[in-house]
Amino acid sequence: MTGVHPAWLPTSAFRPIGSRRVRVLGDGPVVGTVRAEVAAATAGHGGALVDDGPADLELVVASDAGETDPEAFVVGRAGATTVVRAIAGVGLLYGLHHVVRQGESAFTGEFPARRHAPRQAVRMLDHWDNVDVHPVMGQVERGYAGGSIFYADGVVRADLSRARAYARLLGSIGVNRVGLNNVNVHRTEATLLTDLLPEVVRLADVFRPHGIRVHLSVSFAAPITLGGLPTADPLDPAVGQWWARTTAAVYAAIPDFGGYVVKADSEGQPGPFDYGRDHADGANVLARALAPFGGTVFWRAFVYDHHQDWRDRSTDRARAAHDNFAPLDGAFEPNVVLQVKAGPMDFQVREPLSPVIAAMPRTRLAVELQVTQEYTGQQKHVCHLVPQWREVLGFLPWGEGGATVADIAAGRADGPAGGVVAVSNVGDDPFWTGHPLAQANLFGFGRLAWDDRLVPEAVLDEWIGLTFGDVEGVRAALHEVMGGSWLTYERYTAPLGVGFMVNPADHYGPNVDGYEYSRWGTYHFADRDGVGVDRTRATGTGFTGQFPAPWRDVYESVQTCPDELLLFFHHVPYGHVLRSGKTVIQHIYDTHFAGREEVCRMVETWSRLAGLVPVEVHERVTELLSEQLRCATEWRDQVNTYFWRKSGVPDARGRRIY
Ligand code: GCV
Repeated sequence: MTGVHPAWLPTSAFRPIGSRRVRVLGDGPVVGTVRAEVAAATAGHGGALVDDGPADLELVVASDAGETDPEAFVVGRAGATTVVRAIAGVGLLYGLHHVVRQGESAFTGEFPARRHAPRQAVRMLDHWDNVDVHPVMGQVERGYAGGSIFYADGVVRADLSRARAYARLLGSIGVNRVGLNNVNVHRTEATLLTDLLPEVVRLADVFRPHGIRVHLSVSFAAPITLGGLPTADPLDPAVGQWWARTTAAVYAAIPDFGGYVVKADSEGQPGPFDYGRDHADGANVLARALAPFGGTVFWRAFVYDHHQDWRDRSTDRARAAHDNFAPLDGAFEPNVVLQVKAGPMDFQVREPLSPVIAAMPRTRLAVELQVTQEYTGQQKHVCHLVPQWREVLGFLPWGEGGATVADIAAGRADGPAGGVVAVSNVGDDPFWTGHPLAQANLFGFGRLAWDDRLVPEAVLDEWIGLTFGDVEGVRAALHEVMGGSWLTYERYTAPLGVGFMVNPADHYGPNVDGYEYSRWGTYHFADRDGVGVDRTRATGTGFTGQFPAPWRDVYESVQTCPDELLLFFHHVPYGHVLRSGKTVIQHIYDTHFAGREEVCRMVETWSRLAGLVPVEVHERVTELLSEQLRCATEWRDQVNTYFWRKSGVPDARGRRIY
């Protein structure tokens, strides 16, 4: 491969448009993008961008009294013309990519006009990119795909062609906001808000033609570190004035700036607790500065004590976000969005929903997901996460008949809207994502954020078709390798929702006791008799009580707690019989043998694709699959051996345990 991989937008994906006569009507930068896409697709492929005469495809921006959403579009086909209409350029761009995904079927027969609109108003990707290379975290914190596509040599890159190609990819899947820098704001990064602002203007210019607004992560201590004030106390009038002045300067430079992202009082970042204030005080001072310009502050709820004593059984990290934030419901300004990680811990392969999401009906809530595979194989393992996110977004916090998590985020559950946010997984790697198949996670995030009701297999199928075309055998093989890979990853790693068991330094590879005696508050409490964390109200930390009914009771009882979360909520004997009918210890052995076997099958299936997918993709994935198999073997043997030694219970099937 020479140059950068086109991801899901290779020339072949535009073939159905390429041979057609296309008319684009409308003005503005995003319509300009639509026109440029069509011109590129048709050049040399027999089609043309036409001003008049008959057209096979019409893409039209036109006022429509009944439509208020600039991101919506209507597509239909009558006679021999497919027509896409929207009231703004951004809707037209989304309509164009809808047609690209439909392929030939968008030009076949007739079909009535149908409206498409995003279920979430905010569909955002956060970048944990540092401007400088951080001595421990590198340039992209928890990044597994090389350096930042935005920054090099301590400034925004002179050549922004990668950022431009990325903006195009994001626009095609409907992402409409991007956080440009790490939520852990270091010295140089803090100055994006002030000294480096002209550089941020260049990035905003790159994203704007794709319908994307940019955000900056800011440090709560900025009034001190950048403004020279003696305090960052949110209730100090001088602090409020500093934020107002600084924010006004940002909007003078970038009128469509999206707003701020803030990690405060979390893992060493400064915050309102430093001044005895709460997080509503903290968020609101920034919100007031942003309000006159229509900006939003995304305030993260990832606040917990990371200096715990493992001897202290009363503190439970899972409880922290709810303890800190639920009492503040209704206290935030209307332009504050509380950004809540989907699970109460930290992007594990399996967690229950964060109970904060169901606890704050008067607060705008965004659900935060992690596309970058920090705990899910670090883009060395195939781990297709779309099914996990589909489960999160479709979860029913109040049980059958109630609202889903996606409804809460979208403001359809009688509360205000917040949206869906995720941590991006790209870097300057030629494949964008390190693992070429991890591109599907980025694609899938955009698609689910647009419509959480999409079926994960169908989303994967779209991605395969766009990326690889219709080569005999490829589609089925990729479904085989990727479709169940999240559950495969779960099988060979930490069992039954207990989480972690990774190396504390890099969060990769097995280390069963890696966090067992740590200050981070992530434990499994395995002893000779049993394993798991008692988070019940009856005898444990009381975390189950943070959920509404029915889940508070479902999780409370070992009889009703879903197997896959049993060890998240309960400490049970190894002989405890799961709802599946297996004992916990036998489940651990069986899943670890099975998970590793599934990776062997992935390797075999992938090997059959030699010659059917581009050679560089085949080689890269082959290499990574051998690392995945090595690592899965290590996980299997370390986890099984650990629990065999602890419990003394042999594998009922007599397999080799060390
Ligand atoms: C950006 C986890 C990660 C950190 C990350 C943090 C967060 O703890 O390991 O690298 O920091 O989450 O989401 O803020």
